[in-house]
Amino acid sequence: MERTFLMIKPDGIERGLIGEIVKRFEQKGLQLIAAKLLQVSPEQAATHYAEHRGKDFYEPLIQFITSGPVFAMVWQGDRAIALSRSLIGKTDALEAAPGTIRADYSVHTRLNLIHGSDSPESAEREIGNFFRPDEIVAYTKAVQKWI
Ligand code: RTP
Ligand code: MG
Repeated sequence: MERTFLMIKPDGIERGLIGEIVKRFEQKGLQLIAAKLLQVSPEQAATHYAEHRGKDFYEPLIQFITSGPVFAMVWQGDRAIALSRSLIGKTDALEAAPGTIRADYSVHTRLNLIHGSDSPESAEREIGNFFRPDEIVAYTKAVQKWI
């Protein structure tokens, strides 16, 4: 069982796509174990995107991710990290496969609607940047044994 951090970015909130995006992960069979709407602080943004510091897109990225509320979530399931990234699609909307979130709803490389962790180490760090341990809900869904 693996955990991943997913975050609908400010463009997804502004465009009213929370429900549409969350639905895809629910229907896939992943399990939501934490969620909240929040405004990302400059400190949280810098921690979240530390690996990109110094790149040419870093400053616009920080501006973007702090420009409005985001919907932060923790999901779990077997291979949740890779499965989530396959539903999200490649960073650039032009390279994202049809049927993925970014291909279906985004035209931009930066304004690409949703973040997903890329490794177990990133997931743990990112979850800790946005959630306290007591905000993560442990529960078992009966349906999970069928998925
Ligand atoms: P994410 O971290 O948001 O899930 O996206 P990712 O793994 O697909 O992409 P990553 O390389 O980690 O980049 C993080 C975010 O930075 C913005 N970006 N802009 N060339 C550009 O203008 C550029 N490249 C990346 C995107 O918002 C990307 O999701
Ligand atoms: Mg990334």
